[in-house]
Amino acid sequence: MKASAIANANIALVKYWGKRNKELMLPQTGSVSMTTDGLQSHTTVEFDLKYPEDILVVNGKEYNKGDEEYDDYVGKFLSVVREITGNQTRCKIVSNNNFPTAAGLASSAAGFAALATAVNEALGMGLDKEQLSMLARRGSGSATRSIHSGFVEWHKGEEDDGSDCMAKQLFTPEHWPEFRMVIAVTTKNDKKIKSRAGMAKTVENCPYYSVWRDEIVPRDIVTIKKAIAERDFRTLGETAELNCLKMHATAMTTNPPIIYWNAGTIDIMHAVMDWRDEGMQCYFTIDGGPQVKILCLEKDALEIANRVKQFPNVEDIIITKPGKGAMVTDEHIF
Ligand code: 2P0
Repeated sequence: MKASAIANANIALVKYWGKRNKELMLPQTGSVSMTTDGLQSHTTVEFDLKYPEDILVVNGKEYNKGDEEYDDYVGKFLSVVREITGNQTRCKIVSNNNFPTAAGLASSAAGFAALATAVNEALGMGLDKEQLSMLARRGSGSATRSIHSGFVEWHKGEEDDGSDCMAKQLFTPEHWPEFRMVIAVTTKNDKKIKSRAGMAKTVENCPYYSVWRDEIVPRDIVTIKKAIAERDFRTLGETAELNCLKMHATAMTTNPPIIYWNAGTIDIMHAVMDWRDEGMQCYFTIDGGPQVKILCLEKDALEIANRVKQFPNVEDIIITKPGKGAMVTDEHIF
């Protein structure tokens, strides 16, 4: 009852920001993302009677019952698995990320997509990709999308029990191999407000939330799916950048306000707009943290990375492209 899996983080082009059911992790809206290449979570899980309690080790740090990271995330997820399978055996989970955890680089997406894939294998649950995306969802909403490769849509679903709330692949990575994201890491520190808490507060009291939910996101999903289908970079970039700003506008106008940006974030946003005015094809998107993801094409990626390198408040730069979905691997961490 031991298995390992690898999953990549995904970056949303139309954002998920708010749940309609916290326990079942059902979103208020659909969303569209790109699964990255090389922003990886590698996870090994072993269910065995030798473990009296679950043990979780993430990037070398151990978490147990009573720790927020265990109780609110992996502990809840394992309760769901135990409810589905009836198997109460405790387990050890070891997970390593090769990118900054909890700083707006979707570490929970890669982590839970890998964990769900490993658990499915270890316990012989026999779930297909779409069922697996629903299981990953119970760990973290954005993990729903990291199960699939390339460009992905998470359907919000209509059912109260979440049975139609899953991610489906829109296009494989080969559909648009020239697509790139240049990620400017402006801090490797943990963010103060986790996305989960930030989005809950936003749904609770942002005065503009219903416009985001009922008008902006449904319209942007239609536009961006067409833009990806036609490889229309300009429409994709314009839609993704504005969608990101509208998401952050809802967070910023929540009480108390939620501002994920730092000075470096804003410097790079201005630079991307300036470079665009000069004719460079580039747009930005930002998640629940201060990192800026610059959308571009292969021909401009290195030049953009070199320009971003000049900023004193950029700590790291990662270039990524459409990548693979979650998969089982023979390589066990322990
Ligand atoms: C997204 N984010 O679509 C959006 C954009 C952050 C900003 O999904 O509570 O860690 O585990 O479902 O998935 C981050 O939220 O939150 C996220 P939970 P999650 O990528």
